[in-house]
Amino acid sequence: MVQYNHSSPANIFERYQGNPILVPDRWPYPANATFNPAAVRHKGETYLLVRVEDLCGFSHLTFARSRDGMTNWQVDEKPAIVPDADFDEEKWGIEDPRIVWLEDKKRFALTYVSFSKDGPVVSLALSKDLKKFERHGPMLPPEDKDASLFPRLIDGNYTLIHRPIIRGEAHIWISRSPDLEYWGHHRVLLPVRPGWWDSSRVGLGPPPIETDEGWLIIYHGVRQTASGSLYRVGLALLDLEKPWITRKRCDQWVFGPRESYERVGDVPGVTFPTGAVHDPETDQLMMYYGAADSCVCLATARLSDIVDFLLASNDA
Ligand code: BMA
Repeated sequence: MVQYNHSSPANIFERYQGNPILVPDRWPYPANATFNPAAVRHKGETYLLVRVEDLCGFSHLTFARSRDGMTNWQVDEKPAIVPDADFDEEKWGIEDPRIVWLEDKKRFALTYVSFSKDGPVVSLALSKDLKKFERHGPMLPPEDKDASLFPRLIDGNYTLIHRPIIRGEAHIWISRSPDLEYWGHHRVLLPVRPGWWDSSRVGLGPPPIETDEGWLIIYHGVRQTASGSLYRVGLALLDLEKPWITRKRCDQWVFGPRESYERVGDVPGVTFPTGAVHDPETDQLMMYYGAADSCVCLATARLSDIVDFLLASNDA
């Protein structure tokens, strides 16, 4: 049974007034949709690695950059990564990237969905400079999506959050690996909640964010309705040194489709966060999300407000 408490999630995230920040009509080359970007700070700029759907219906990834992460976006003339014919699993495109800086490897780790004929899989690529990417191929078998590595080793292992679909069930899982190659210790981390707003599917949003209180997880939850799927955003807090333990999980969603750019598009009713940048000086968290599978939008929050809200929530 839902336990109601007095803190309201409604105002934690504030939409950026200039939304949408990136749209296909202003792309340097023909594109149907520009959405679901990875986000990372690099060399004084926010880099968004944007999923671009071309006019054949296949996706590739292209960078857009901005100093303040809000305005004056410079979109590269050419994609950063396109599906590679030598990689069978990329036959039907590459989608929904997440990026973390892996301190121990001194590399950015890009996890993305590559669409093979056997279903979507999560693939890994590493990069020193966000210019050249070295592909490492699929991490786990299909069907799998919505994956990110944690930015640091935990207990000597790499840790991955991902969303396989098993027996038709779409829960968020966590797995560990000593070498980024062999994966084990697979566990369900955040299951769907039958009857709730996140009853039919859940999936990781941006990479886990380290805070003093634990790893912040921003995730999407899906409910099927008479007119299609509704993609909203929820929060959870994982134990810092044992992230397979969920300490807190909000009952309510904290963000969801409301504005016209979230309700009108190729897939109406979708808010799908995939990137986040935190400024430790101002405590501002910038959450980048795909809206209606059509454009890129931004919402901001104070990280400490999010953590306080979670701490006041029920235990998971
Ligand atoms: C998911 C992914 C996302 C997409 C979302 C809503 O399964 O494929 O890329 O944004 O559905 O259509």
